[in-house]
Amino acid sequence: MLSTRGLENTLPLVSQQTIVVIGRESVGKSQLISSLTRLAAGETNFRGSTVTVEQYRSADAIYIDTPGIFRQSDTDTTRRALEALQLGDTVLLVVQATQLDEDLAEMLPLVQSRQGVVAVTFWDKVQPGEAAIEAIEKLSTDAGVPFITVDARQVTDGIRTRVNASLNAPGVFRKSALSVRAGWRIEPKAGWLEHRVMGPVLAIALLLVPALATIFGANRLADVLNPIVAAWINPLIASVNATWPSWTRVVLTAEQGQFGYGLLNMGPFLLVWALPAVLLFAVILGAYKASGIVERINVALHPLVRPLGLSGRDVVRVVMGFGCNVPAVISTRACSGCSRGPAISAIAFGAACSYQLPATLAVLSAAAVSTGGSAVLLSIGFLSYLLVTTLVYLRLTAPKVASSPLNVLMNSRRPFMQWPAPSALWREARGTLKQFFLQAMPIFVLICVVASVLARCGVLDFCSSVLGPVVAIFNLPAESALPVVLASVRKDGIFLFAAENGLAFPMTTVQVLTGVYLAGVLFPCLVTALTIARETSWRSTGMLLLRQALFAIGFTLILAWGGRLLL
Ligand SMILES: Nc1nc2c(ncn2[C@@H]2O[C@H](COP(=O)(O)OP(=O)(O)OP(=O)(O)O)[C@@H](O)[C@H]2O)c(=O)[nH]1
Ligand SMILES: [Mg+2]
Repeated sequence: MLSTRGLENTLPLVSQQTIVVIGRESVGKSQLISSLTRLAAGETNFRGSTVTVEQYRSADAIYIDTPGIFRQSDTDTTRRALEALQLGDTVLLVVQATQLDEDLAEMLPLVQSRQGVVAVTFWDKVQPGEAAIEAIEKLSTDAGVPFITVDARQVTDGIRTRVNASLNAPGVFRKSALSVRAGWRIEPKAGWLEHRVMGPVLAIALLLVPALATIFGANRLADVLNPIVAAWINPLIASVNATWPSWTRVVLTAEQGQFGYGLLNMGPFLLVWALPAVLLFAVILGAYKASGIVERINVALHPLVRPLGLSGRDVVRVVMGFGCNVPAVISTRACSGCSRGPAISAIAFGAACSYQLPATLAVLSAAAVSTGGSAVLLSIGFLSYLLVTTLVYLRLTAPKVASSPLNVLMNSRRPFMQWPAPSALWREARGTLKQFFLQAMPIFVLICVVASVLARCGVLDFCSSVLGPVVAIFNLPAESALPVVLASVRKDGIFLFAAENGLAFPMTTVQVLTGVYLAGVLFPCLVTALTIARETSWRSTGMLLLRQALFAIGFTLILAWGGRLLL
């Protein structure tokens, strides 16, 4: 994060000072820091997007970006922001021009008697004119600190100089409540999502788009990529088997019965299925977050998710879980205390991450090939069952206080819609690629190597024979024990249900659905479980895992035996 780029032409700060940037949610704190320092900061258009206190160093200042403060609620992020307030010499209070009086009334008591400056963002939404400028001057005089009006997305050198000059000579916030007011309030226009009946329907449809587009896109891409990757990898496998030392075969091309566990057998699955799906989902969700659609979806869905113990603003976090559960769980810091538990449960149980989903789809299309069914129908059947069981799970497990109709839980106001900047999409894609190659790939390689070595030593046969009777209660063949166990470490363990040209072992359609469902929901992956423990406590994580496993077993039994009767 260290950088000294870009500030040469502007008035520098006199000495390196620490500036703590605070304000309510989504007022443009991260965006402003990014524009002032010319460093990429994580700014997206949904409330509570910054969940950690982060430092940005420029040549002459350290900016401390804080999560948005939500004073009516007990969010963990608000606590972190209030603690960070003590860190800086100078406070840069960010308030949104469109709701100026409200922001000042809410924030001034927190900064009283500190030295600082006020940045009024979203100035582009205010009718320019002398009256507006005069109102700002009056507020500045009354508050005792400089006010600077900006469009935080377009900070010119002139504005940068003004901000630095003000930070060099800050005032002191002398009042906790001002005696003058700006007197205006500008609301974002209502759209289709705000329609009383159509709104929630559209919101649900929009929520399904990323998942469906990912399924469709990943299926199509896999059709194109599969032959290319196979043409490249099959001769390599043949050459390894024919000429390479035997120990390399254990790791690279090991086979168990019909099925290759080796790295070269399994690797293409990851590239053909997981990578495109992960990327596609990240870019779509990135566009949703940056445009503000996701926040409007949250507002529209608020009444519908209330009986599940969630507030509308938690929905985006569950949806983020379809990318990767880990950042989604961390982002629940911005949930209120009583809905955080249900939000984490929903992510751990129902948010099929971008590794689980493609792995599941790959297995379902392998099943479709083997049984002559339709991969799309199977995928829709799987997703529907996952959705329904997640809703039942939440409804039955949400604490009474969270789902009580008397507890309205906080919800946000609708944001201004914006065109997503290409840089925001690129940031999502880059972050996802980095995560894929640096975190997911090494663990996937490890899973393959461990599985190959275990297969070689006969441990897999042994496990299958021990766990075989256990999975038999779900009407599953003994071989399915391994993918289920490995999926509890990483969700792409589900890939082990599939082989190069179909299923790894014979299964009926219902058995395939049962297998991928059980492997998907029995436990969250290991990294998610550890993250939940770090964010909450070991004890409550233990309880959550146990509860999830029990519900998963119940739902799987219904699917296994009910499905057998129906299909
Ligand atoms: N039109 C306009 N949009 C802005 C302005 N400042 C920020 N935005 C947009 O508002 C959205 C929220 O900005 P962020 O910088 O993430 O806000 P934040 O205060 O850091 O939000 P949290 O971290 O969630 O509290 C982004 O989509 C920004 O591009 C502004 O001055 N004008
Ligand atoms: Mg932020």
